[in-house]
Amino acid sequence: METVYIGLGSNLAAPEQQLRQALAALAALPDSHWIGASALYSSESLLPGQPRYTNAVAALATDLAPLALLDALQAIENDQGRERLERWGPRTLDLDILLFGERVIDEPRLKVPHYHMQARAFVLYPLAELVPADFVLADGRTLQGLLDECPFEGLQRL
Ligand code: PH2
Ligand code: MG
Ligand code: MG
Repeated sequence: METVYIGLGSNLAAPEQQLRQALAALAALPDSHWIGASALYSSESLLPGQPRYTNAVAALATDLAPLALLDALQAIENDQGRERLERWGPRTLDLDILLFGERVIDEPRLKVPHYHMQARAFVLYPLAELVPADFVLADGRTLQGLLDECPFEGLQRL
């Protein structure tokens, strides 16, 4: 089994409820075991003019292959009313594979570690709740190094 970290986000249709429902769906994924989840965090959207986001990170152990996991996550997004209208548009639920064991994946549908996660406080601080202080990403970067470059400012732990 490999340990995967999944970023959750929502800024439509009762975001906290969307995240709690999604965490339950993740815990029920086939061929996978629940490890844990961070607290929920609230922050402004990176894109101005959108509602605030609620975010969290979950950890699972899984025997699913990366693209099978991606399919399963997209099915959960669709179940929860995700509409894919515009890139970075507001959404009921976003589930992103942040890290997949020790793998570096560069495929058209899936890039891991997740692009831009290094600059996103709403990913890094919840992730830091789930991993040891000396955690190293598959590409060699340390989580502490990323946190040092990414201020907590603007994040509200719920
Ligand atoms: N996701 C986006 C755009 N902006 N802002 C926050 N705070 N959280 C998100 O998850 C987020 C965002 C589209 O990927
Ligand atoms: Mg996202
Ligand atoms: Mg996404």
